[in-house]
Amino acid sequence: MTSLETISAKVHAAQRISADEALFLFSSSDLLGIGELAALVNERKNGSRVFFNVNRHINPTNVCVNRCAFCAFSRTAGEEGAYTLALDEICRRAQEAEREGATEVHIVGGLHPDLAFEFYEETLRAIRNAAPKLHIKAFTAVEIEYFSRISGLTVEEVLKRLMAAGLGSMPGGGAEILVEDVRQKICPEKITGARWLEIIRLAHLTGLKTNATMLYGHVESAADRVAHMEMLRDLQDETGGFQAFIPLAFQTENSDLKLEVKGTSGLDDLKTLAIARIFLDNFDHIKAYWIMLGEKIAQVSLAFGVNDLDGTVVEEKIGHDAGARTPQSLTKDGIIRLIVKAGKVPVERDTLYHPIHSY
Ligand code: V47
Ligand code: SF4
Repeated sequence: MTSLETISAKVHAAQRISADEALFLFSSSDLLGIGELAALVNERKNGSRVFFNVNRHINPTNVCVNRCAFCAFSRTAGEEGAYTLALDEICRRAQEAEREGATEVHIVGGLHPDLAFEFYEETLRAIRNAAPKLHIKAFTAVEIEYFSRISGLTVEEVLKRLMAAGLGSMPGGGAEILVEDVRQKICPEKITGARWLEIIRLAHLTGLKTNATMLYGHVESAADRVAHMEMLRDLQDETGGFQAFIPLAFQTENSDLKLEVKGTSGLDDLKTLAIARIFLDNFDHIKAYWIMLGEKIAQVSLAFGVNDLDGTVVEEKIGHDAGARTPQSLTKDGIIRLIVKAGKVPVERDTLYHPIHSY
């Protein structure tokens, strides 16, 4: 039987902790002890710097053939509230973002039954022309797999064509919980966890950096969370292509899972972020996505191993359609204030974590 002391000794000696030890941490109620270890790991990697970026999210369509049980964002084609943005509107939003100082657009959407693969290539090209300074972070592994299916191209061909059209990196969505029996409950239509990992492996090998997310606070167990993180740690050992790990706190309103699950508590949020920081020793960055966590927990998490607060976002649909009560957007000054008040040094970064400006 392990103990916090044993784990602490390992962390102090910069040794990797095991899955069993991570599971033990989930069962411990010593939040401050865990937080202290996470803060130590983060301090070694990032000092007192906390990253953020100035970005804008664009979701071209909410029409999706998958209709995952947890997702309050998606609609079936023709259903009330279903939308698909015109290319002009996507470009207008990207141009506006660039004008207002953004360095990144983050583009993800539903799996549309009628749009051809060429539409997505055209979207990237159009954004690149309209807002050439923006880095385009777009499409989850789930979308990439879908593009391969609708186009008849291999995943590698899809990735190369998207890169040629302007794709700069990929976000970490669609991972949910990679353990198969959890996926069967919350997103049975979605690609398997093994396939998600395979697409991400191919993306890394093709030269794209990606993030990795974990949707938590629904039907999964602590052991599922640890198994999820272990799969990511193993892949990171192999490719080194992950930039940040982003736990996404489940928003319960308006989703088909609403009645079955309660969502997360502040304590669970902080513990999960801290354990991720300790366990994922080969990830440089742990991101607190303030949209799902709330600004206050995101701020407090900076003392629990987190070193990235994501970005300004501007318009957020996925969490807000599911009842998130956070604002749709934070100003750059607002993010800087959160970080300074936490006693850290705010560093604006680009998508690939090159520092742009320290405050
Ligand atoms: O994959 C869907 C999640 C993800 C809900 O890589 C929900 O920088 C909570 O991946 N409650 C998309 N989460 C968002 C995402 C993301 C966000 C910010 C930064 C990055 C990055 C990636 O949102 C989906 C799904 O896991 N999601 N519904 C919900 N009700
Ligand atoms: Fe579609 Fe993604 Fe929502 Fe699942 S989570 S229904 S794949 S938009």
